[in-house]
Amino acid sequence: MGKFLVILATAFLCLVTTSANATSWLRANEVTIAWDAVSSNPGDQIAYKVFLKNTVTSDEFFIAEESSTEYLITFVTEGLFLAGVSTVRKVDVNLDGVWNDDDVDPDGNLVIVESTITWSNSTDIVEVPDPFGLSYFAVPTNPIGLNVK
Ligand SMILES: [Ca+2]
Repeated sequence: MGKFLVILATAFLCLVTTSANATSWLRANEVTIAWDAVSSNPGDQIAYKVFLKNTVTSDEFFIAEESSTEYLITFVTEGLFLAGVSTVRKVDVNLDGVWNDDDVDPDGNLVIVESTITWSNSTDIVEVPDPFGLSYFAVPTNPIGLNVK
């Protein structure tokens, strides 16, 4: 009976450990990430900023601003990364139904507001199957000079 409880407790600990480390890691030299469109007022223009965060150094890199809801990331730097996306709202200040150079505040500045970044390991807002990380490590070159000694 005691042995059974130990096995059961071990199984429970494994389940807890597994669910706590649910981030899936994908190794690739390029990967397309996608996200859900956000709703906005009709005249606003919505864009998204794509970021990478190196999980070892915590350095964040702005990659691109994108109007669609997907982006092809092509890695040029090696490492372990989280992908991140923020929403940029360009506000139709004069409510004429389009966003353009006339949509300025009283100081003459365009009104552009941005959300915080959703990172790919955010368990509450990342799409199924799992929160994810991305890694890129270049394949080494083939050996040359192969011979018989
Ligand atoms: Ca406008």
